[in-house]
Amino acid sequence: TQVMSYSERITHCSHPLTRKLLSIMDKKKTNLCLSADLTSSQAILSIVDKVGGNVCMVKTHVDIVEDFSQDFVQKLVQLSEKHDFMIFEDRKFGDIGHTVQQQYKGGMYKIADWADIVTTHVVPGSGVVRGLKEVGLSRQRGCVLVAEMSSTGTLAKGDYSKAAVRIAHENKDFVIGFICQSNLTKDPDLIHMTPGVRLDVSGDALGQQYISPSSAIRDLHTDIIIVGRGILTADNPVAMAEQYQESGYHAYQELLT
Ligand code: UP6
Repeated sequence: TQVMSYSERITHCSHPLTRKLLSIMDKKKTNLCLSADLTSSQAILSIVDKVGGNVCMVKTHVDIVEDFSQDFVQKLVQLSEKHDFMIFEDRKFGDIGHTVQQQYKGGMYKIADWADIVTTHVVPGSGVVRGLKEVGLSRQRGCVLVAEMSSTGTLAKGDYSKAAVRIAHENKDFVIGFICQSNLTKDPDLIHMTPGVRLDVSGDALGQQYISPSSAIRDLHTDIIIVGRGILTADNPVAMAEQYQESGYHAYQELLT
């Protein structure tokens, strides 16, 4: 299969968020998403300011932030403008459309106000996506479907993952891609994003399974590598972010030649 350069792929994409993401990846030479899984807003803002230049996206779990405030997300948005990355809240919605709408736009987080992209499970069926879409579409937001997971014994596989691909194709005005562990569709509009990426260890004590950045890009043909603890727990997180950026981008360049 022919792999396209990011700039070439943009010309095959219609979704504005996908085009924006690919143009960031092209300009900054990175397919790295930092998973900023820290519990203090200051710690998140500090690491994001340091490695913002190395990443195309910053992924958050706002519900683990102990001192969450709208001031925190405003500062995160400012950093996303300063360093040119997209904000990706890994909320993993998983309820009926009516409930997820309220979780997406309301509560104390007001995720739809600041997150370019959110994740959702598809276990409720396509209504979850339609519910999110009613909130996000007019704000130029997008969502990513959890089609496969990195964890041991995941139930998201086979027909379930195929159903996720179908739901994506039926909602391409709002769905921009997948969380996945394999290449699920050749549709250039749909971006593959893969967590469970790390260089130094192969897993954790709670079922996480890791592959290397180069293997994720080369063997799984994913578009974006998502790295959390591999960077966050390193002695030098900035140097480590550079290393992940380089291995991910180099593996991608090799696919082009
Ligand atoms: N994540 C996975 N696997 C999935 C989906 N999401 O690990 O299938 C998320 C986790 C975490 C990040 O919620 O935020 O990706 C991985 O972090 P790590 O690199 O520290 O393991």
